This record gives sequence, C-alpha cells and structure tokens, in this order.
Amino acid sequence: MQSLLDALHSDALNELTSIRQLSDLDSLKTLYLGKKGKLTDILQGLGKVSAEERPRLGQIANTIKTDLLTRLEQKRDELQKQEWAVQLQKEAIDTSLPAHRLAIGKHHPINKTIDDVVDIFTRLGFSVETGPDIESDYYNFEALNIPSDHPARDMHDTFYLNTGYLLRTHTSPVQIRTMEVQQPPVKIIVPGKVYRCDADVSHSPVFHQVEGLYVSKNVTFSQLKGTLEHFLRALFGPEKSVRFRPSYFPFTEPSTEVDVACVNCGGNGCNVCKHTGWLEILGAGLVNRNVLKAVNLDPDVYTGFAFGMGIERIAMLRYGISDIRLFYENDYRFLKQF
Ligand code: 2U9
Repeated sequence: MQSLLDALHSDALNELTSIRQLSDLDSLKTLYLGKKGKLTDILQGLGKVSAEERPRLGQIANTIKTDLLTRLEQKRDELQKQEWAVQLQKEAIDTSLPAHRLAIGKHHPINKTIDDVVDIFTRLGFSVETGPDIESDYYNFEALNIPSDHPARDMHDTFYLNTGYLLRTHTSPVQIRTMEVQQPPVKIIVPGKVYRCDADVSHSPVFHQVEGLYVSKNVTFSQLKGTLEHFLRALFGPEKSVRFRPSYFPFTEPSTEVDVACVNCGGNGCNVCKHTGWLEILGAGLVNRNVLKAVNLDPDVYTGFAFGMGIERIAMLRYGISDIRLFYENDYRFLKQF
C-alpha cells in the first residue's frame, strides 16, 4: 500500500508541473483528492491492512494529502498571477496618448446678440426687467394706447388665449408693470420672447425683442437720439452712419425709425439693403402722454423715451444669415460657427 501511495504522490506532482490553466488545476484536485478520487480508492484497502500497520499508513496518506493541497494552492497562486499579468498587458492604457477632444458648447447667436445689446445699455445705467409671456389685453394693448378698435392691432398678428388673455406681441407690458410699482426715474432694458402669428424666411411666430424705457423729468428727444446713436455705434462699429426717419407708433409721440448704413455694402446699395444703402434697426420715440396717464404719471411733469428692436433681425444682419429658421433648428453644424 505504501508503494501505491508513493506512486500516487509522484504521479500527482508530475501532472501538477505540466498544468498551465487554473481550470485544469480543479480537475487534478478532484482526480486525486476528491471523494471518489485516487487517494480514496487506495484508502479503501486500509481495511485489509494489519491493525499495527494501519496508523502508519494513515499518517503517510495524510502527509501526502497535506503536501498535495499545499502545492495545489501554490500552483493556484502562481497561475493566478500569470493570468493577471497577461490581462494587465492586454488591457494596458497608454496614459501618454492625447485625450479625445470634447465638443465644447457655444453661445447661441440669439443669446449672444441679446447679451451684447443688454450690456451696452447696462453700461449706460439701465437695469434689466422681465415679465410674463402670457399677458392680459390690458397690459399688451390698452395701457399702451392701443384700444380694441385701433388699426395697429392688425399689425400685431396676435395669438389670443382665453377671453382677455394673449401671448404678448411685444415686451412693452413689462415697462407698464414696472412703472406701476416704481416711481421715476425709471431706466430699464427689457429682453424677452414675443409671439406673432407670422412665418417666412424673416419672420418667426416666436422671436426676441429688446425694448428700453427711460422716464423722468425733462427727458428729451435729443437724449433719445444720443443714446441710440451711441448704442448703434457700440454694436455695429464707431464709424457707422445712423439716420432717424419720422414714423408712427401708438405708444410713442413723436415716433422715429432708426437706420444704420448697410453692414453688407457700407451704403453703396446691395441685395441686403434692397439698394437703399440703409438698414432699419430700431423703432423709438417719446412716450405717448396717454401711456404715462395709464400708469398715473402726470405727462406735464414727466416725459420719457422708449425704443424697441427685433433681435433676430439684428443677429441675421450681424452674422449674414438669410433664413431665420436656422436659429431654431439647433443644427450643430450651424451653431458651432459662432
Ligand atoms: C412703453 C412705451 C413705449 C417701445 C417701442 C418700438 C418703437 C418698435 C419694433 C421694433 C421691431 C417691434 O420687434 S419689432 O417688430 N418696436 O418699433 N417699440 S417704440 O415703446 C414703448 C414701450 C413701452 C411703456
């Protein structure tokens, strides 16, 4: 029996040296030391051995078993380390390689234009006010000297909501709301979305306006002219020619429309300015007496100037964009150019 045990020991050690994979290690363990393995087989013959021999052989069998278990574990460690080494090699990361460049977001040209316009006015002491997109007929029209039978209502292409409510067609209701709660001097700039039922290459049913209002004692038309001239040169360049034409708005009297020399041809005439050499940028005027009365200000004590501009139009002229819809499609190829 001893020779059987010795043979088993050396066979197992031989096989162990040739093992290359962790999975084979388990099979070897089962084959020699498992419940139905070779060692158990041999020990079944222990019954036939004399009672004096039995403890000695039992001890030898135990020593062999312990030795094999130790060596199996050593081999397991060795193979595990080899496997990890191979895996590490395969999955190695070269930290010296340059990283993938992340696509960095850009300011949308509409927001950029709003920011630039608002910045110029805040530097002149205007503060920013905003208000709700859903307005009452009173704040959008009545208080601004546009009663329901006024022809100017047609020009606003209003989206009406439930009786008495609508989507604001201009940001002017914010100026009314501000004057209701703030005593003059009121000097505010009001950016925001406005809504008009109109759509083509240069009109969108939702667009952006920036309006301004200055109400105090002794506000004059020449202050309005100086302010707007400064604004237009700050936005379009210091040498730009500016002209004021007489116009009409229900909320201002007198009223004016303001042009700058064409950004495309410099005033010589081209498609962009329809061969006039001028681009219309702003509407403005002195606040109508009826509007001051609507907010309980005495028009013989207070005067004011107001102005308004469409941001999409300005952005299209600044960046040479011919279709307004490009602003709203969020095509990254368009947006990344700004
Ligand atoms: C109050 C009093 C007066 C705001 C003004 C304009 C002239 C004007 C247009 C420009 C292009 C609208 O987007 S657009 O179509 N705006 O021409 N806006 S004066 O006048 C006000 C506003 C509020 C209390």
